[in-house]
Amino acid sequence: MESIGVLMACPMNTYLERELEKRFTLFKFWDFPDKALFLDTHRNTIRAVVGNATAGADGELIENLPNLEIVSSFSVGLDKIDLAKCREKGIRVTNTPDVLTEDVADLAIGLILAVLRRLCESDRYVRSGKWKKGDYKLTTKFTGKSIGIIGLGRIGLAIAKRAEAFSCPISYYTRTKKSDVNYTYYPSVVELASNCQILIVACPLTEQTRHIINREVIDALGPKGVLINIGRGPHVDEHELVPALVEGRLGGAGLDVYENEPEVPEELFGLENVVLTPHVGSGTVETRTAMADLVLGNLEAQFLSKPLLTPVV
Ligand code: 8YV
Repeated sequence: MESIGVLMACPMNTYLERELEKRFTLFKFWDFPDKALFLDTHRNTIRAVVGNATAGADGELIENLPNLEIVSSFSVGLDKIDLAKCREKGIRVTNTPDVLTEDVADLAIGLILAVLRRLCESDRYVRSGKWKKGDYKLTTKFTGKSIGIIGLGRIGLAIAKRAEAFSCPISYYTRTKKSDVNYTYYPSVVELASNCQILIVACPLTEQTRHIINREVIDALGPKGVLINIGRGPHVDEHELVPALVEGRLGGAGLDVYENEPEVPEELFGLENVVLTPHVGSGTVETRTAMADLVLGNLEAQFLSKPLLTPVV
């Protein structure tokens, strides 16, 4: 398999890079500033693209790789891949489901606790010596708060399971009502937001879910409501979110993802009711290694003509 060209779209994981280098001829796209020249030279060699949540395979790249057989994403999200084009051209697509579910759900709960109990602010309070001058202010209880989840797939369900352990009533929005869960269903995101205290975005990013958190939803969640986003940045209209938080029309937010990563609206930096993490939902050594192993397993399966481990297309 050493002669098979694999194109890595952007830096993502050193273990994966090393293992790809051992097995294939690896091209790191970021090493080639002149993309057109790179493609002119190597387009026929490349049979696989490895992408992630930052860069994948758009229509233009796919058109430029005539021998592309598979796009194997180091992510569960597929929004950086032109799936329609892959289907049309018979290019296989794989992702990394299941292995990251628990970590992302854990982070969602962590963000809720961090926002409600002001964990980051309290940490700064202790470190700056302020405790010596007086006790920290009171915060807000998590246990028992009503939770609304947008998207009840693997990650949404894992969040719901955790929130149940905190005695939280759970409701959700999905395009179609689920017959196999007992949580309360709302047929619109606005209704969900009107009926919960903590709203969590856990659905895939598609044209239909882009800006699913808009002004109307933010107003429905209101000054006591908290938004948690562990999905994708473009789920949230940041031009609406930022002023709502600054003006106190929304109670708080825990955000792991942003519209223009790694850019984060600076207006949020001074807000103590907001907790910001740098897209680290799946970011543990254990999970990223499992994700890398899935990418490698899918590529090997493809080139040994075996069934793919986690096929999407
Ligand atoms: C990663 C993700 O952050 O799985 C996803 O959809 O967003 C993440 O797990 C990313 O792909 C790691 O490079």
